[in-house]
Amino acid sequence: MMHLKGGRLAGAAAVVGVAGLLIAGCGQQQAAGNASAAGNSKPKSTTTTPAPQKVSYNWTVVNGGNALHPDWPFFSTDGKNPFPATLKLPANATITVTIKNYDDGGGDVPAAYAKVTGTVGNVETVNGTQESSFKASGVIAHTFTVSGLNLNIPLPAATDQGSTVVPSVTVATFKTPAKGGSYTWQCYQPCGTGSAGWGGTMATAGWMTGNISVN
Ligand SMILES: [Cu+2]
Repeated sequence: MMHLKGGRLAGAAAVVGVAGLLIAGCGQQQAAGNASAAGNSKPKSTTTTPAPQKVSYNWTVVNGGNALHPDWPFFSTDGKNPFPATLKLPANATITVTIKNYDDGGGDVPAAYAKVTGTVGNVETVNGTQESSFKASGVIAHTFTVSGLNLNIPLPAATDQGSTVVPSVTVATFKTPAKGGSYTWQCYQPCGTGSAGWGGTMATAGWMTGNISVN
C-alpha cells in the first residue's frame, strides 16, 4: 500500500516537474513530506508482536501401537506418530485444543496436577461437562502440562464399552504469550517405565514430554 502511494506521489511529482521548476519543487516537498510520514507510521504497523489470533488443534493421546515403542502411550497430532520433539505454537494466540484420550487407565497424579490451571477460566470441558478439578487418584490418564505457562490440562481416562474404547474428549482454551519463547511440556501422570513410572515415554521428547516453541 505504501509502495502504491509512493509510486503515485513520485509520478505526480514527475508530471509537475515537467510543468515548472517552482511547482516541481513544491511537489517534491510534498512527496518528501509524505515519505517521512509513511516512515513514521511504519513502526506502528510492523511491531514484533503478531496480531492476536484464534487457533484450534485436534490432538490425541494414543495408547501404544507405534512401531518404535509399541507399549508406550504418546501425544499425537495425527493419531499415529508422536508430537514433533519441538511443538510449534503461535504467539499472542488464543488456542483451543481438543484432546481425545484413548488410554483407559486412570492413574495417580500429584494433587496440583489434578486441577485445571492456566486455561481461560481455569476450566476445561470433558465429554461436554465443564470441570475445574478431579480426584488425584484413579481418574487421570495423562496431563498436558506447561509449567512455564502455569498450564495444566488433566485428561481423564477413556472408558471401555464392550470391546470398544471410548475416548475421553477434553476441550481447553489457553492463551500464548505475546512475545513468544521456549517452554517445556510434560505429562505428570507417571505413565512411563521404571519403578516410579518416569522413564521411557515420560522422558522421550514428543511422547509424554517435549519442547514448545511459541513464536
Ligand atoms: Cu502420560
